Amino acid sequence: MQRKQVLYDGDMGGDDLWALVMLSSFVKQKKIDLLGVTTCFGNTNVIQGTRNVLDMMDLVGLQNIPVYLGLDKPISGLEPLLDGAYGSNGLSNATLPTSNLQPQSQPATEWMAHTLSNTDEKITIVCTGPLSNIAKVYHDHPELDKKGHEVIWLGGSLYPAGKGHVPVTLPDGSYKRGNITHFAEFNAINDPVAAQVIADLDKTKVTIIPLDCTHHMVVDFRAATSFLRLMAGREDLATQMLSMLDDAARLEQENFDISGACLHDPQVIVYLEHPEVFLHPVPVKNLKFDNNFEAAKNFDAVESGFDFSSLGTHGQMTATPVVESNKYIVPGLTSFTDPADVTNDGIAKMIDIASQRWAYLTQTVTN
Ligand SMILES: [Ca+2]
Repeated sequence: MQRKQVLYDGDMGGDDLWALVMLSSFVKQKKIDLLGVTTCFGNTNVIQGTRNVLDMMDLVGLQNIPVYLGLDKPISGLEPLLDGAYGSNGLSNATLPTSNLQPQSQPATEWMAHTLSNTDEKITIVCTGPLSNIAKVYHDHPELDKKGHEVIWLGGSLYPAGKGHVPVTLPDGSYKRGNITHFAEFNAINDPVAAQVIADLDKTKVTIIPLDCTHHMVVDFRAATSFLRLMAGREDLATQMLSMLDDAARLEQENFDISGACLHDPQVIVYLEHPEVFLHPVPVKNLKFDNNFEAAKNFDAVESGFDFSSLGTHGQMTATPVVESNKYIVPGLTSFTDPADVTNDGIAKMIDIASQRWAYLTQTVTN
């Protein structure tokens, strides 16, 4: 079977780097051809995010994969919206050895446009940050919509769970669905205009993995202990990976009463190779991302004390289920009775976590 051709785009905070480590496993197993990595603003600024991913790629043996510097702000021109989920540098309490690797000189969007245009292969574009880079490329090169590439994005939210998977209900009777505001998820709220560009693509298959999946994949104490055991021989890396999640774990506790850090971004990588871990994707139409440009223009997260409520429904995702579409939303995770169901390659393992919570964690990151 032909290997998947993958282009990985992310904002390169802690869980993006988890995604990268898992991707490195599939690259080494020769299941995936990783064509290149592109960076974007998001969890941290794009320069720091690029440094983060280069340092991690050196650690996990991806030195030969080119990295391209992406956009430093949303395509609307607004300033990025930071929430501190992975600390100011995107790494929380982790410290990675500084590598000598450097990004390529060509800007990410130029390289993406060239790569997506000049191929007869179908490329899977995996995005774990704001969709700004990809939206700019498809906006500037509308003919790409006919090329048959596919976008899989970690973003948006419909119905995320609170404590014990009971939705957090708001005073007006609606429920909390986002992790930044009541309405919006981080990647969506950072560039809803970009998300809408991708949502409006006519032919390209777009699959969205929202918080509805990721709030059920939690690294709690038990998962962290299992992970350390599985990473025997690479304890230094494992410890750094867990340290990356410290700030996120604190926020999950405050905002959702979840004990542990939700693993958002790695789920896209899991989905690439193990879609059976997820509920069947639901075809949707009328895929919309609210854009409250005026509120967002006047907003300063630090000045407001990280109170995002004035943004209203900015970044909120809505959609209507249909029978057939080229847009899909993955509504959640399946539950397994036997973790061995997905332990067929000896590299990555599904770990059973209490109360039907699951973490899919990298076992081996070979030198
Ligand atoms: Ca991310």
